[in-house]
Amino acid sequence: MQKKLIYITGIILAAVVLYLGITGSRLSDSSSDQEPDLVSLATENRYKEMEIKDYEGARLDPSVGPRDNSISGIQQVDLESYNLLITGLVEKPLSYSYDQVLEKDSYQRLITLYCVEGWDATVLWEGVRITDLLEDAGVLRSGEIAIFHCVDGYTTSLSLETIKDRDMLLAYSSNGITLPDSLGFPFIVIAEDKLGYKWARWVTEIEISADLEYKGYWESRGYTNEAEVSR
Ligand SMILES: Nc1nc2c(c(=O)[nH]1)N[C@H]1C(S)=C(S)[C@@H](COP(=O)(O)O)O[C@H]1N2
Ligand SMILES: [Mo]
Repeated sequence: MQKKLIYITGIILAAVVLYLGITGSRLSDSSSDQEPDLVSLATENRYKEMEIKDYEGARLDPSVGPRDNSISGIQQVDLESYNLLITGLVEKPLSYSYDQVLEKDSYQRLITLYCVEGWDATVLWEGVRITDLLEDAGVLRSGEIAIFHCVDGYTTSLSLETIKDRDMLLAYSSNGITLPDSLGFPFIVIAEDKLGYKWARWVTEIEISADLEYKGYWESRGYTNEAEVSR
C-alpha cells in the first residue's frame, strides 16, 4: 500500500516537473523573440488580405478604423444599381457608372485621416480627381461649394476652391486593395487636411451649390464648417 502511494506521488511529481519545464522554456522562448505587443497584434488583425502595410518607409494603418462611428452603420453598395451623380449648378447633370469613374486618370497619395475623436489613420489612397469628374458636367460660375450626398443619408460639403487647391481625390482603393465597405465602397472623399467628418464615404451624388452657409450632418450639430486639422 505504502509503496503504491510513493509510486503514484513520484509519477505526479515527475509530471509537474515536466510541465513546468515545458512552459518555462516556452516563456523564455517568447521573451527572446521580437514578438509584437497586444496593441500591434490587434492592429495586425485588422489588415485585410492583400493589403499593403508599408509604403516608402511609412507604416500604413489598416483600411478600417479602430471602431465604426458611421451614423447608420457600415453600408453595402450594389454596383449593379449604383451611379455617381453630378447635379446642381452645372451645365449638364451627369451620371457615372462605377467603371466610368475608374476610366479617369488615377492618382496615388499617402494621406492621413484625423477624426475629432482623437484617432488617425495613414493610408495609401488611389482615386480620381474630383475636378476631373466635375469638368465633364461644367460647373456654372455661380457654383461655390460641393455637397456630398451618401447612401446612408450623410452629407458634408467642401468649397470648390479647397477641392481645387488640394487637388482632392475621390478614392476607390486603399492600401492597394479595393476600398472595403467599412471605408466607403465604392468611393470616399480624400479631404486632405480636413477633419474626418469631411471624408464622405459611400458617396452617390456631388451637388454643386452656391450656398456658402450650407451645413452637413456633423456641421449642423456643432462641428466647424472649416474642419481644419490642428497639428
Ligand atoms: N456616409 C458617411 N460618411 C462618413 C461618416 C458617416 O457616418 N457616413 N462619418 C465621417 C466621420 S465622422 C469620420 S471620422 C470618417 C471615418 O469614419 P469612422 O470613424 O466610422 O471610421 O468618415 C466620415 N464619413
Ligand atoms: Mo469622425
